[in-house]
Amino acid sequence: MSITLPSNSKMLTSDFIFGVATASFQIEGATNVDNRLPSIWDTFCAIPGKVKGADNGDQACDHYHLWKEDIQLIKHLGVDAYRLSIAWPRVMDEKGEANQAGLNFYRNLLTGLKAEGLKVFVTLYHWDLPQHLENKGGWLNRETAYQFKQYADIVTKELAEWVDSWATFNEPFCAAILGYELGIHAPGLSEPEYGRQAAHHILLAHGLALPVIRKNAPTSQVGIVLNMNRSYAASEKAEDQFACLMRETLDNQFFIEPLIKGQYPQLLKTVAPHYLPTILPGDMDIIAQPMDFLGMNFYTCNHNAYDAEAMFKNVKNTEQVEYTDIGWEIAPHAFTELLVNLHKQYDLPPLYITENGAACADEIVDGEINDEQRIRYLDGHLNAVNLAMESGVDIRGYFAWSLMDNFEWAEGYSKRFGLTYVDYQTQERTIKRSGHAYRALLNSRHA
Ligand code: IFM
Repeated sequence: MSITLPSNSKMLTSDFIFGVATASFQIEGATNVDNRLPSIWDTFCAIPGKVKGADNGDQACDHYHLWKEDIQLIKHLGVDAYRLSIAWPRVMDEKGEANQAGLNFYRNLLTGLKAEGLKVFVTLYHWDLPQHLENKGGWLNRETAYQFKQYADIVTKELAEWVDSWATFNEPFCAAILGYELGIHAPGLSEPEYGRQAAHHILLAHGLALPVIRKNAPTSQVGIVLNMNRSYAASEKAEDQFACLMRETLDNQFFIEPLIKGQYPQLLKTVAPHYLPTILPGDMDIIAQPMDFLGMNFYTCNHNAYDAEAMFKNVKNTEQVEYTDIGWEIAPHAFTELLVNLHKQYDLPPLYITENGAACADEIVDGEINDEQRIRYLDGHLNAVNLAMESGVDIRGYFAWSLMDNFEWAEGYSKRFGLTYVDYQTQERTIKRSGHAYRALLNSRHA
């Protein structure tokens, strides 16, 4: 079983970048070394019942110590680029000063990646907010956006020379809505108004940091990473169509529209004004500055029926479809549709697919992991990207999520997204069949 693209695909040309992605808290472990401060995820993991199996990030993949081996693993997969995130609590102390011990880890990692000829895509915020900032209100406190600007300044001043691409945030939807509105991610708050206000401060932080990053890293590209699912209505009924529109507006448009058009969706003003955050004069101009790229993370689609209280509720697809081990529908056609629709709706900067992948119930048998479903998933979604490009969407790269199995947030270590299997007892890494298939596709480019 292999991953194949049409031989004339633009994705097979040297301009298109293939990579693998990870995030700091999900892989690093070593939460208590080199003056790292506690993060909201350390706190959240310690609350009984919040994370499956009471798992936490203390060990994770021990990447903090195994980074040299992991660079070799990345190299072995034949990718052009590696996407990682920096842990804010490792590199900035409570007074807002640089923590050189934490920065040294990233300096070593980044120079190691560059020495292997890899392009480096860095995300500044992949959800590990320092706990001391959460104690002052976290993303509900406007001041956190200014703290982020300071953090971005420290990191980009110190590390710019090894970084090709900077993303301010990964998935503001998850950080704000899962964390402050639905309470299923750290810090675990759940008020409808909180989520949107947190989102506004995150977008503001993005806009405040952009000029700082540009100044410190003039030769790198700068952007942000959003996650989007394609929304469908459960039926043709007007009320289900409305439910779908609201889902799409609140999950997707709420995040992209301010970035590209400098406004929140106008529909909310009339239909759900309580979902509009408090905005100070000038905020929208700060948020809507031009970006060099937009990162897009895609995994699945959703189906929506009308709900009198919440406006929409999730329902299952009535057709026979396949799901991954995390219960997400496999829908590559939805990926193409989403990308083409965005291209029609917005004047987009170049896109990178910064995450895409599948959680599968992987098992090692005789030293091998035959993750056939993941291979089919990757094949379908890479071809979906190719179709979007054929329809005129400007996509410059694709990153598989993830380099290796890791801490899957509220699911703990129970869900495996890696191209590489991690034995959490021994920290042994074994490339899965999907990793070999990905590598074969990438190597076919040079054959
Ligand atoms: O593991 C996460 C990642 O941190 C952010 N995007 C989605 C992935 C799978 O849930």
